[in-house]
Amino acid sequence: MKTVITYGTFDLFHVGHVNLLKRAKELGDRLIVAVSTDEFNLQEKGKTTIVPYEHRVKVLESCRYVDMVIPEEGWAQKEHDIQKYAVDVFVMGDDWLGKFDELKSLCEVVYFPRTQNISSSEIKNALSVLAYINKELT
Ligand code: C2G
Repeated sequence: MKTVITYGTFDLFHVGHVNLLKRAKELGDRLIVAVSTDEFNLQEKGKTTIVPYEHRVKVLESCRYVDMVIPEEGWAQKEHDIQKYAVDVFVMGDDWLGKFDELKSLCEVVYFPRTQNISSSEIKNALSVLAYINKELT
C-alpha cells in the first residue's frame, strides 16, 4: 500500500484544499492529512483560525480523498510521521517549494501548484469587509 501524507491548517475549507488533496490521493492508495492544531497555528505560525481544530478535523474526515487525519503539533514531527506511517510520498502546495527537501532522504517529496485566486485569508478578508458593510448599513 502506497501512503501519501500532507500537512496544513485547512481553515475555511475551499477548492484549493480539495484540489491538493485530490492530487495527493492520486499518488497513492492512502492519504494521511496532518491538521495544524490551534495551538500550533498560534504559537508557530502566528495565525488564528476561524474554524476550530476539532471542526477542521471533521471537515477533512468527510472528504472523499482523505483516509486518516492526525494532529500537526510541531514543525519537527514530519520525520517521525513518515517513519511511523511508512509514508512513500510527502506532498505540499508549491508555496512551500523547497522548504521540505530534507525529507527526500526518507520519501518522495512532491510540491503541487497552488490553486490560483483562492485562499483562507482571502475568504477571511472578504468576510470582514462584508461584516463592516453590514454594520455600517444597519
Ligand atoms: N493550497 C493550495 N492552493 C490554495 C491554498 C492552499 O494548493 N489556493 C495548499 C497549500 O499549499 C497547502 C495546503 O493547501 O499544501 C493547506 O494549505 P494551508 O491550510 O494554508 O496550510 P499552511 O497553513 O500553509 O500549513 O507544516 C506545513 C504547514 O502546516 C502548512
